[in-house]
Amino acid sequence: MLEIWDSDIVLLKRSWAGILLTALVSCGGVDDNGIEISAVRIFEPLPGSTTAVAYFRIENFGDDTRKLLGVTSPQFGVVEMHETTLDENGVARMSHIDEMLIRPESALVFAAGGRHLMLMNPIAPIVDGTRIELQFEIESGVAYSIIVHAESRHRQ
Ligand SMILES: [Cu+2]
Repeated sequence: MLEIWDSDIVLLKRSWAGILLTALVSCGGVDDNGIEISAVRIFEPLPGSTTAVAYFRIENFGDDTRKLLGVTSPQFGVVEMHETTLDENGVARMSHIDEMLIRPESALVFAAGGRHLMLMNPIAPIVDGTRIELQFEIESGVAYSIIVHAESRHRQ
């Protein structure tokens, strides 16, 4: 376990090229569990790739710590939570995030250059406008389903 920012994350060794993107849009609202998911954006795969990338913000307005177990999508065979960090040589590396705690009155931000979702093995090609459902799984059996449309990389 490493203590990073406001959350505990489990890092499993994994390397990948880093991807830098920007994103911020609002949607959603606070539910009975005090969870709000917002700023969800998905970007289409780069040329020659089938892997899309997504960003979001999840905030806990409640009094209890919540745990984000992961994200799934019916449009993808595999969805992983990753974090991009720079190694000692300044090279971007991606690490797999197993799960994350969301403390009361705090937020986890998945955004350009840091945490992100990797959406892999799509069941059909992902292009600008493709409708995608993301299911955020919170411990205690709560799941949040959010529909977004893939965006062109040109709008990053
Ligand atoms: Cu990644």
